[in-house]
Amino acid sequence: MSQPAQHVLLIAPVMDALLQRLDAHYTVHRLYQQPDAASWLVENGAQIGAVVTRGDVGVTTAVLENLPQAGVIAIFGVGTDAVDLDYARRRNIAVTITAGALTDDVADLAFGLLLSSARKLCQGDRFVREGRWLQENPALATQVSRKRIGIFGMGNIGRAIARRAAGFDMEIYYTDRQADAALPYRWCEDVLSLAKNSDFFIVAVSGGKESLGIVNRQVFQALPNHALVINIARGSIINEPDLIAALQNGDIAGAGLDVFSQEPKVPAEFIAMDNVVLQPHVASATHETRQRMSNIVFENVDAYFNHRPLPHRIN
Ligand code: 8YV
Repeated sequence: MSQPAQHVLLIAPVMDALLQRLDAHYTVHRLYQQPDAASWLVENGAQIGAVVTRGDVGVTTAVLENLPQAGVIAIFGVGTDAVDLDYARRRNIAVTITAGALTDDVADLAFGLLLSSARKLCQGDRFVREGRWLQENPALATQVSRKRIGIFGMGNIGRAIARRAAGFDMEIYYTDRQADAALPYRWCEDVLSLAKNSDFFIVAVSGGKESLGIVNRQVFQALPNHALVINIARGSIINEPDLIAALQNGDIAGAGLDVFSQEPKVPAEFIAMDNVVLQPHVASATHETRQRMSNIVFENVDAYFNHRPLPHRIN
């Protein structure tokens, strides 16, 4: 039998390669497969040493309260908004993320959404498939090059989006807690002034209490009517009813969304709109990046059980 501290609790499914690797080394308990998770935790929680979860799922404090020996939460992702970091700190539970592994992919998808919204790629695809090209001319789209891009959140992902925007000769504006004098972009002191300067408004800030619903009606009204809103961060950052109203009223021209407030549920209003491009939270979902993320999660769990410093610890 393995030692009590060699048990891993998996909160939600992760990719098979990681599951197999964890299974090969530890006793892995899949909480999401337990018919009565609460009773299972009461009976078995004491043996758990490591928690593995996804960025979008996190782990509740109620679950952690049943894991007296847990020493690490290894997140498959970079978002920590679904983990109470203060609670983890008080309990001396380390938190690790897959920082760096997914930056380029998320920035790529932000640009993919920007280009597909502006250049109407999904509409063009349908137009060809439905044979409409034989009868009519395709609609005109919106130019991307040399336009103004407003990036809300200048962390690693925001910076990677800005570098891509520079390749399109865009005027780059951003806001964050503070200006970074080293950045060759235009700083805006708040989200509203950023919105006023954005043809394309990109949400790249972290989720969590501080950013909850911050992109709201006021922001949509500050944006020009031709603006497109792209969100590759968290659904919680945008007030979704306000976004739906802004799209319906013509306050903005369209949106490209990879994330939603109640995933995997997507409001019917978005599904009915032709000027919204929808993705199922896949910004980091490439073979290469997901493999890197798996390796990082495994390295941290392995370091924890073998009493080595955790290589990707943030808390
Ligand atoms: C992942 C994410 O899609 O990094 C994050 O916080 O939300 C994404 O990279 C997710 O963690 C895996 O499902």
